[in-house]
Amino acid sequence: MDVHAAWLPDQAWRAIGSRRTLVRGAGDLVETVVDEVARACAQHGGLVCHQAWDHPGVFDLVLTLAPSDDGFVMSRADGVTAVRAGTPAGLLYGLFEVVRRGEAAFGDDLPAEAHRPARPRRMLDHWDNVDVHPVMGQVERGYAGGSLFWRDGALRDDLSRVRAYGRLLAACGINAITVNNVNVHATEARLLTDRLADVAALAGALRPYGIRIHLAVSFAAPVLVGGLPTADPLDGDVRRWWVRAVREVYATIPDFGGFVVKADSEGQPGPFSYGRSHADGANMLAAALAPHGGVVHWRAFVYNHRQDWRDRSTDRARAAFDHFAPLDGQFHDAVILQVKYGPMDFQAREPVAPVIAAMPQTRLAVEVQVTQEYTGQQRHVCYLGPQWSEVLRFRLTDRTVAELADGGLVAVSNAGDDPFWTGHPLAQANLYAFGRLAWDPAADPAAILDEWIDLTFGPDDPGLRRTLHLMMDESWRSYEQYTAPLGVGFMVRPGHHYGPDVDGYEYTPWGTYHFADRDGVGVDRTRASGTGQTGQYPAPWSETYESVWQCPDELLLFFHHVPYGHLLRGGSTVIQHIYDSHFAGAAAAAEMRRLWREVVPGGLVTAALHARVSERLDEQVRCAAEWRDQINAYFFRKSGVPDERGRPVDVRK
Ligand code: GCW
Repeated sequence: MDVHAAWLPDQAWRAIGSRRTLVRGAGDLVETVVDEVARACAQHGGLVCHQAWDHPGVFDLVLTLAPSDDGFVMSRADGVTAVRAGTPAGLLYGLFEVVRRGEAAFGDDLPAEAHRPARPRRMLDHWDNVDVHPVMGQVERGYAGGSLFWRDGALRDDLSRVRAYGRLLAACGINAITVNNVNVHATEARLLTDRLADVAALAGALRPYGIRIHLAVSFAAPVLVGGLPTADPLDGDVRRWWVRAVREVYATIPDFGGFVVKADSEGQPGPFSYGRSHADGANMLAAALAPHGGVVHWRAFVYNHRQDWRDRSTDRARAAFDHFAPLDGQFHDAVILQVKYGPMDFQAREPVAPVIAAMPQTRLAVEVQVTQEYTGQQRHVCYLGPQWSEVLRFRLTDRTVAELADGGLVAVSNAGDDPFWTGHPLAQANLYAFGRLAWDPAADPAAILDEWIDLTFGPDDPGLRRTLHLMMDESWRSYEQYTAPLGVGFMVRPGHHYGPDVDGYEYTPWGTYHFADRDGVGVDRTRASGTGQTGQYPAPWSETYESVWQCPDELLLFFHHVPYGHLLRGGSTVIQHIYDSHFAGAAAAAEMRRLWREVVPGGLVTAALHARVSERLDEQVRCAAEWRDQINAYFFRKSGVPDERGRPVDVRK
């Protein structure tokens, strides 16, 4: 299969590959560095020496493994670019930094510049099933073909693509990966035991790029695969079973990273079945993993998915805080609590999850969704760098979310066996941006997009760069504009979650409601008259969100139920904003397509890539118009308020 090179086309290696490089140091990842440079030199005519200590003068690039700390230091003087790294992985990241800079790495002198990842673990979760699931398929919420790892119940025979994937991930700084779905079904539960060899094979394919394997495990594994009568975390046999299972894993995969667990969530087993707490559950696994250096990512996505829609006192947005905040201080050091960035579920717009501020004594990772379940399913252009950046920079307390997330950033991958990796070729930018933000949460998403454009399409086409920025910089906001308004969320088709269905979830047990009636819309989460979720935030946010006048417009309907005539801070009424934003969002999608039509295929914009993007844009334009018309018609019919600009907001008679 002809697989797209993504952000590592041969051309991106020209600056290095046409020069003379010296690599100093030893170790597996140093071999990878040497191999990478050799491969570039084979393409572009340069040369690479490994540990030629006595000829430093004749090199343009010197990559040195020297004792220091993590990360790397890059500098340029006397015509030589130097990268000094503390670890072999640091050397690899330094090499990729030189790739990113291209010719610029060999231009002016550069005073020593230190690069250090914000957090040691930068992790991707794959929701890949080994067996094809009857409802969710090979990859749950996957929009890029099949799994890179599994096919029809087995490990893929040829892992060369897994290796290529690892290379792409290393090039944007990712160093940990979970290879199976957090919803652990029967076959997948066995990856921990009799199918461990499959996991070891994947670890082998990814190891040369410094990526450690993690496994999603079933909390009920002692029962499901161990034959024990219980999975009670305080039961001695159960604890010993886990210790033994973990010992076996490390005997097979010495650099194994650890477990990811979705417990007591959407039907997955967990400690609640045994009357135990999530600290009991997580700590049992941590105790088994810690002696080997492993960790357990324990997900905080615990809520009642069988609630009665008539019950107004239950609020899904409260759940993570209510379950976990009281447990702060009780978790083992090897537990990382993995929290979705918002209190609901990866919507295009949510406030940040208040539990992130409520657990100062717990290591906490923030989870985002690169796979575009709720943001256009890789049929829509939706560059999410700006969303994640906004979340990471948000000052929830006197610290930002990135500072509070001392366990780092985790994302659900959007990659599959599609020739373009991500279905929509432009969705590659999301995967790349996730890695870069996990490395440096302060990075500017527009600058990350520039890096991605330079690498993927080459740095020499200012017209293309401009077009891609025009299409992508605001694409998340455009998506927000033509979908559910003002932070209320959902309004998607139940089940597959694509396209509009305003009342699709309104009378279901999932806890995702908008409460629109003839007078108004939104969820009252205030302390004064609603579910009190605003009270989970620290000051000043608890006050800001409580006040209908201070609440930011984009979150108004997340926190408040207001009349359609309510005046937004931006000056228009809620109903008029709904109309305006939906017309604007759908128009923005049409404008993206117009811009792309002006791009002439050629160079790295191959005809196949151009056609794929065009086809997806047709669908985006269609779908955005569908959203616009359903949302506008729905709220016109509820409210009876016409558009003040006289545009058609309901089907013409
Ligand atoms: O958003 C929901 C998805 C589920 C997913 C769940 C989770 C893996 O619809 O498909 O299950 O989140 O995060 O666990």
